[in-house]
Amino acid sequence: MITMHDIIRDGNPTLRARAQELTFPLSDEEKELAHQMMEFLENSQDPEIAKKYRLRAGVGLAAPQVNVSKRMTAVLIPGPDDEIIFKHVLVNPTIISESVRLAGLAEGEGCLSVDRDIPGYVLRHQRIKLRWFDLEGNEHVERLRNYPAIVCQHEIDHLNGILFYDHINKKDPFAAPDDAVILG
Ligand code: NB4
Ligand code: NI
Repeated sequence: MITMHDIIRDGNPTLRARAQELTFPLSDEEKELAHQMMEFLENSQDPEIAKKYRLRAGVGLAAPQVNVSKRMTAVLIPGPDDEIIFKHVLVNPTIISESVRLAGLAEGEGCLSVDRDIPGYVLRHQRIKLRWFDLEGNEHVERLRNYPAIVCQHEIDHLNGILFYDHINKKDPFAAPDDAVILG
């Protein structure tokens, strides 16, 4: 199973590289990695398992974070009472179109690969149209807004060597346009 020991930290050059596209059919090893990444997210969101293995909670995990420079990321967004809002492994994800309006989390962002707290808004597109492939090579297209859109943009950034704090305004970390949506 993947634990925090497998997750590389800021300073490791893999986190700053552009990850490679995957080709289909995926290898058994690539499929296994996908399952392991999703299992990490499930474990990290289970209070008992997370405590036992000292896992930080996560709603996303990108392959470069486990030192695999391939364009694959797992996303697991739970909703209220056992509902699941978004649960997919995204292979070769791309943002087809995006809103001009920006959105950010009121609390800012954290990253499993960044051990310090870095305050400030990470302003991202409030709406995106996302295209990706599943493990079997089937194409998916979905429109996402707010929280799921933010999570997927954080993950796609990892595939492009970008970390959340790159987006924080150095002079005024909590500056935002008047029409930006700040999500409590
Ligand atoms: C990715 C997120 C950082 C901001 C927003 C949030 C958490 C991460 C990083 C956008 C994407 C991981 C991957 C959380 C969390 C809310 C939902 C459900 C029950 C606990 C969980 C806690 F853990 N970020 N951590 N950071 N990353 N919300 N929640 N809750 O997920 O580095 O690249 O379980
Ligand atoms: Ni991250």
